[in-house]
Amino acid sequence: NGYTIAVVGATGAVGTKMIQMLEQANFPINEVKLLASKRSAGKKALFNGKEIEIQETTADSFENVDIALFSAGGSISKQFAPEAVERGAVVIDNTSAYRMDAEVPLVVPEVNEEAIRSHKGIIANPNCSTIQMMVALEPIRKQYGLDRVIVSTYQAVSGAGVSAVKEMKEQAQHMLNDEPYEAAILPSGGDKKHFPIAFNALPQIDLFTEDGYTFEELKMINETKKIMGDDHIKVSATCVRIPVVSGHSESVYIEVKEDGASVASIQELMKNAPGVELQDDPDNQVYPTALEAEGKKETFVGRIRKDRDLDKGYHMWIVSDNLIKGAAWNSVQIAESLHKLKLIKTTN
Ligand code: A2P
Ligand code: 11C
Repeated sequence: NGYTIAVVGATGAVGTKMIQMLEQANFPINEVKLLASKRSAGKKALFNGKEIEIQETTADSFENVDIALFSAGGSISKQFAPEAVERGAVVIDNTSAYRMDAEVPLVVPEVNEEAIRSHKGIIANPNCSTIQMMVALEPIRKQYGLDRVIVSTYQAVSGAGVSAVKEMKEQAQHMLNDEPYEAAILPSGGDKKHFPIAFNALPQIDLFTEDGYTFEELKMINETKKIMGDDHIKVSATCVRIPVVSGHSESVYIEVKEDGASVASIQELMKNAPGVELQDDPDNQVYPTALEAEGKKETFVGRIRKDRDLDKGYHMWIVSDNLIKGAAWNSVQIAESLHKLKLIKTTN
């Protein structure tokens, strides 16, 4: 006896990782339903070595589902999450559709697990670049307070989905062969112009908003305040796409509020922080990299330095797999929290 779990977007970059992470979840699973678009209906995927047929997502797909993990884009969440909730499921939504809704908890279990108690059917999974920054900064905020955060990201292409990764690989191959190449997706599928990502760096993730920030940058700013429960933290972000398949890297500058912080004390906090692994030994060239973080659940922190001018300023380098902790694993952790706090009733 266990839960019936639906994965919406089961063929996507995040959905395929959700299936793998569910294999490692610490709650009992009775059945996994794999849902995607009509295009994928009839294809098969493996869960714990067993073939499961992928089905088209319809409202009725959610009958008898206890937990529905969504990662098929915001419009699919808007269309089907309420249908799933109406049928008794708890939705864990990995899109931006509901994140800033005051009724919807936005959760990183290492930071604000208790927030899930107030859910009304939907729990939002934050943006990948926000999650890893929260895991690393929350222990510092708790100890010393956080006055401001300035982050510049170096984000992987898988954040833009399976087709963007394919585009990057094809471009790279063509460029190496001195052949013509095209850009049709990045920097943002929804924008007018497209630029190559292979051998490049694009300072645009998602569309631009009115004041010159992109939506990705606003997500980092607004979600940080909501997750940490403090509107007064000053946050600014510059989000950049680089030609890495998986693993977002972030150069983060913080100013703490209280006296007493030091590089050593922040390193100590990182050593003891849940979900964090400290990799910080410049003498031996030890620091986090995207390639090494790929496939892992932890958030890796290194290059911790004191600002040379500001007493309360610190710099660090934060890396995590955007598809794992940034998406699939955080969603499955939220499901684990729901189970642990006895917040799901099974329909079986
Ligand atoms: P499909 O493969 O059938 O198109 P990614 O983030 O890697 O681009 O993946 C997007 C995911 O969202 C895929 O699993 C995709 O399924 C799914 N998806 C796209 N459109 C729909 C839809 N109309 N209904 C359900 N799932 C969809
Ligand atoms: C990226 N962070 O790397 C984005 C992907 O709001 O869930 C996730 C977008 C989101 O492109």
